[in-house]
Amino acid sequence: MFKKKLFALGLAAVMSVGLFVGCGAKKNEAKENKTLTVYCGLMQDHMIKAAKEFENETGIKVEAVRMSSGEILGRINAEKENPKASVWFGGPADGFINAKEKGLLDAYVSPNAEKIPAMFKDAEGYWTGIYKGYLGFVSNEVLLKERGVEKPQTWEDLLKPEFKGQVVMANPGSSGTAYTTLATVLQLMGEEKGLEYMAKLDKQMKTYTKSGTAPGRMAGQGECMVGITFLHDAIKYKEEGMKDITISAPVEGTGFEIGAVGIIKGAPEMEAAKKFIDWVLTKEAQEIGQTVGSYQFLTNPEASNPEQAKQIEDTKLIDYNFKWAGENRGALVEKWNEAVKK
Ligand code: S7P
Repeated sequence: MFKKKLFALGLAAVMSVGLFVGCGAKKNEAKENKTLTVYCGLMQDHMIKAAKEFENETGIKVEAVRMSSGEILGRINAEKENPKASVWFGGPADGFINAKEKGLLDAYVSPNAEKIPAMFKDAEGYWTGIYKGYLGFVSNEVLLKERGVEKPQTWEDLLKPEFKGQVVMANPGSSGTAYTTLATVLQLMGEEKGLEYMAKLDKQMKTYTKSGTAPGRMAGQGECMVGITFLHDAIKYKEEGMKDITISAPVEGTGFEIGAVGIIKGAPEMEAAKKFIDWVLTKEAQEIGQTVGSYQFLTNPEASNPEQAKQIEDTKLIDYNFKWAGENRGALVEKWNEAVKK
């Protein structure tokens, strides 16, 4: 069985992004008023629709580049002396907390953040939550039947012999989703036992993907039996035609993301960046996702959650420690790398 591990921090350095302009005071001034460069952790279709709506509202053109969380972190760190983008839009808050620790974000308390409950935002305004997503298992019903096994209901179930070579998750170094998985397991089982578990799980893996949205798609296409991913993404894939998808969540509890937005330190388009933050916190902007199949729960209490998310609203969640997960990201990814090397 072909098994490929993507050790992703290195990847971030070689990712190519769109074209950036900007030298000379006049050009910068024009750029500040008219364009906004965004590094985006969301699904591409969500990102494009949000960019278009923001442009319609403000006249500011958004140049958005989709990357996974670890890639964005690597990218903004590499560019810290000369930032090319102004906003980080979407992806689990753990990455933003890590970026705040490293001095890679600027604080901005938007007047619209007042409505967002305290648990969904950084008190100093370094990041603000825009949605909430639950981690879980996405299985392929046909393959489960073929092998005569039930869909996984616990983390331990993934270690069953029937799932050997049939599990896919992303690499926690590149992916915010996979880092949420790692931090969830370590919080549930304790660091030592959790890393032992991840080493055992490694023996079940078919592959590690770069992006956290890929494992659900692979399960839906019958390329593996189980993907570990955010459940709202699986709902989208099923709705888009991957009818063999069946979802479950570990009964002992699962982790979740607070999808966030924040301003990159030294943002070249600061005024536009602030306008964008103000805008994404509004009810109208938060409700855009569900029009393109992004079914996360929303943080603005005035916004309506997608109907499609009802099927997962009773998922048992752990008391996920975002501060611990964010601040220890580098060390835990390294420990995971060591654990799965053996
Ligand atoms: O937009 C869908 C979504 O699941 O994508 C993000 C997810 O973590 C994928 O990024 P990674 O490749 O970094 O894992 C989530 O924030 C979001 O809910």
